[in-house]
Amino acid sequence: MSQGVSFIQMNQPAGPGAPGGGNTGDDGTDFDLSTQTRVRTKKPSLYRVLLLNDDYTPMEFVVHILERFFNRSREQATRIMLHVHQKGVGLCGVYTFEVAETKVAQVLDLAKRHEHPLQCVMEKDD
Ligand code: TYC
Repeated sequence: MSQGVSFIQMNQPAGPGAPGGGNTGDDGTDFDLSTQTRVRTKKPSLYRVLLLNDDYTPMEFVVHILERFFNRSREQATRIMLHVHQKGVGLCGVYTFEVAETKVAQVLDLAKRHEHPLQCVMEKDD
């Protein structure tokens, strides 16, 4: 899993003997003419976490999952659960890779422990 790496490029004063040449004052001291430090950041990719419908997982269990792992109110959770029930698939939330991965694992683990066939997947949010 390769996540974006942020670089901070410092404007280093080069020494008197340094290749490329620094700026050297009359008294031999180095000084730095730069006024800005360039900071380059990259926005992380985002991933959709989706719940899939099945015929056996109780509706109340799905609502509980959405409240517990996706910080949904009971009303939001019920709406999302009914959407999944009717359409076959529905969006729980959008997260960075490792957060999405963790939520999928938490859902699958709890479902398995309760012997429900509930499926949860993640996909890149382009
Ligand atoms: N279809 C299930 C039922 O009728 C309810 C359900 C909803 C199951 C959403 C999974 O992701 C799901 N009991």
